[in-house]
Amino acid sequence: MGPRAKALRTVGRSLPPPPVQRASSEINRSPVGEKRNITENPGNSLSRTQTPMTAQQNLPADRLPELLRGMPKAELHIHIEGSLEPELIFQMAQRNGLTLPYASVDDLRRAYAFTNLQSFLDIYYAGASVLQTEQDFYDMAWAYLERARADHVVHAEIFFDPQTHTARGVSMQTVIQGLHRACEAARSALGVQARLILCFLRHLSEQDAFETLEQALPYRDQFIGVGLDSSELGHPPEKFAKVFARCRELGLRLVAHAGEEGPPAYVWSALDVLHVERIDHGVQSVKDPELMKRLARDRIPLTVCPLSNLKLCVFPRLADHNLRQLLDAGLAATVNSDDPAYFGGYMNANFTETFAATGLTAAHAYQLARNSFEASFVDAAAKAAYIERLDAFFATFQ
Ligand code: ES4
Ligand code: ZN
Repeated sequence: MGPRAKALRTVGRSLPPPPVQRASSEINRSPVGEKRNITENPGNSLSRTQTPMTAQQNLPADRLPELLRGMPKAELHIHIEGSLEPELIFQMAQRNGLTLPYASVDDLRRAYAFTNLQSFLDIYYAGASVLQTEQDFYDMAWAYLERARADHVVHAEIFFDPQTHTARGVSMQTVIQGLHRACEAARSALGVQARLILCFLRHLSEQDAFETLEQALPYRDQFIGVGLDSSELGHPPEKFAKVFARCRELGLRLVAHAGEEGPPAYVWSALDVLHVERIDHGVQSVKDPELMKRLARDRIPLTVCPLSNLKLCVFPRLADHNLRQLLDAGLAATVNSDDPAYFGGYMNANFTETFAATGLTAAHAYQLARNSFEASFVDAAAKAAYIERLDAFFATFQ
């Protein structure tokens, strides 16, 4: 048995974790995945007992990136328009006879220097304006899904912003059918399961959101839920109370961006007014200890996007990111890419760069991947199958 094989242990579902033996090259400061019994919120679909990750605890630090890259994972926070690479923006502009206010791909990429969320959104909406035909939407989604597969993303719940397109005269049918066709093709051709979540733009009115919902309802079976995105400050979740109530009646799954730049109060109202099942970002929650208790108690998933937070100056350095704090507080945090074409990386870059900067360990990797499946909107059987696949990966990694 080689030194690597010796470090392996079978993942035990009911055994307590073995004592952590720290290799000198490994930083392992905090336990994660300890047994945690959640006794409240019986409606919560997350498992009440978090089983411990018992394999790979002695993994040498230099092998961690490989573990992170290869582990099966779900992506739950990706704006498909934010996956549009500059090369594709230029290709689509050309085939659609549009002129961009940038001379070249490099010139456009140079404009990707953001100071806050709004400075990014201005460029993001401009980039999305090249999308005109169903094929454009298909090609954009397909390019993302290929990248997802390369990063061992086996399940993706993908946001799209229909108002960005319908406001320019592109029909809802063009948007949804192009994206949906790509999702369908990905299942057989790539082995990636993909679902769509329609996001309302919060800088627009609730009336506009209602009209968007109406236009999307003929395609109700092609998306699983709704979200809330765009400029957070000044547009609190409660602005959309009525339209979210309607979506809830329709049986749609509910999520909302909250606590990205906005205060903990926006996370509270996303939970208590909109009744969302997950919070997108939510990193500002650490400012409110009561909110942290609530998120931990109810195992409300946070879809955290570290490279996004870095590029939008939510944290000055990746080393300052609070992902470890969220996990240590018992929150069901996940790692996601948000707008990978703009923020410098897809899923695996988010994992490897964040782990390198913050000293997270193999145990955190397991917990984050497990959280991603538990927080996903798949049924219990599919969830169990994903987690089994994850356990098998950790048990055999060498
Ligand atoms: C977004 Cl990073 C972020 N925040 C809010 N809305 C968005 N839409 C696309 N990316
Ligand atoms: Zn986002």
